[in-house]
Amino acid sequence: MASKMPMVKFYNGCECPILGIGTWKSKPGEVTQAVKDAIDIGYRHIDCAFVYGNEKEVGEAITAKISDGTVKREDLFITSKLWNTFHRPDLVRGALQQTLDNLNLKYLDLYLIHWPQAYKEDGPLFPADEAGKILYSEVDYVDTWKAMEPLVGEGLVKSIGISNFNSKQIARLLETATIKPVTNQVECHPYLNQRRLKDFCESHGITITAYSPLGSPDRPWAKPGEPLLMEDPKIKAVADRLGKTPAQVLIRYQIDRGNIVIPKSVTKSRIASNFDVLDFKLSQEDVQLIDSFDCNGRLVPMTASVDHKFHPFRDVDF
Ligand code: NAP
Ligand code: SBI
Repeated sequence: MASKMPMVKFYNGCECPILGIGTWKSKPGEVTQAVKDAIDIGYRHIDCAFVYGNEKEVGEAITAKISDGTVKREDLFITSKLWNTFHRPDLVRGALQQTLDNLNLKYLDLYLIHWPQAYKEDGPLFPADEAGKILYSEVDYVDTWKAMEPLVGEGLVKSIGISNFNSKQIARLLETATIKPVTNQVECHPYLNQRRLKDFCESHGITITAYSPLGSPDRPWAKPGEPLLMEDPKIKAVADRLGKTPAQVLIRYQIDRGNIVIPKSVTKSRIASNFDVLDFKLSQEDVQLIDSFDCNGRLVPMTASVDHKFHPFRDVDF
């Protein structure tokens, strides 16, 4: 199927479909079908991570859709992420190899440092003391990045990037990087539109990938009664006026700002409607209107490691 999906071109020449499907919280028992459905619908970009615990099941879908001839490997853009317990430079290649084995792939299109903060190595993914406090590692993300760089030349990844890095951390990374990150994957939606971080990243040729673009209503720490972005009357008003769903407006908001966007769904009808966003565009006035809903409304604050020396959302404006 020929898709008119816009592509974002990275500074290194690689191209990424602007819309992909997220897989955090997609249960192993449902994600294989969801990713198969997504590929049948036309998605060519899948956002994965080792910590999601479902890479093997995502890989089964990818393998099935390549085997049945729906797509070729080179048609797909597959991202995964290095988890916090594997930041020590000597652990990086093995962590990537584990992800490649899980996904049954020879290479990734994009490998990200998932968070700037490192956790204690050689144990659980969320190492904690008896009181439940996360145990940290001293490893510096600058040294982790140095171990990411050779993966490109070795052909194991086409591009490398970062996730959840603030502007100061990016500036510090760039002081010693020989390969720049192609993207910074961060929470981004109307309540946290990341205007300043986006401007900063783009001034260095780094794209923004918007995660939780629909407001992550299934985030595990959501409390009953908390406002739901997709039910915001101001978003609904725009959607009603345009004859679209709130989710379509939220996805289009990112595309029209030039951000890569990765909404998650395991529901076939939603996977389809979230993809059906190429026949309309938000006016500049509507983008500006939605920009004005910004309220520092962070939904993924990673409070479990808030006192880590490299926690990204403390002590900095953006
Ligand atoms: P999200 O995409 O904002 O929201 C997902 C939720 O919205 C699910 O409950 C989904 O339900 C529901 N949904 C999807 N489409 C819908 C529609 N059209 N109408 C109504 N409900 C709809 O949240 P997210 O999963 O937090 O973020 C997206 C992806 O970004 C993640 O899956 C992950 O790949 C990535 N991410 C990365 C990081 C990071 O640290 N780098 C952090 C967070 C997220 P169903 O699935 O039940 O349909
Ligand atoms: C997990 F698998 C477990 C917890 C958790 O909390 C923060 C948000 C996050 C993450 O680090 N990346 C995600 O996509 N979700 C996550 C993932």
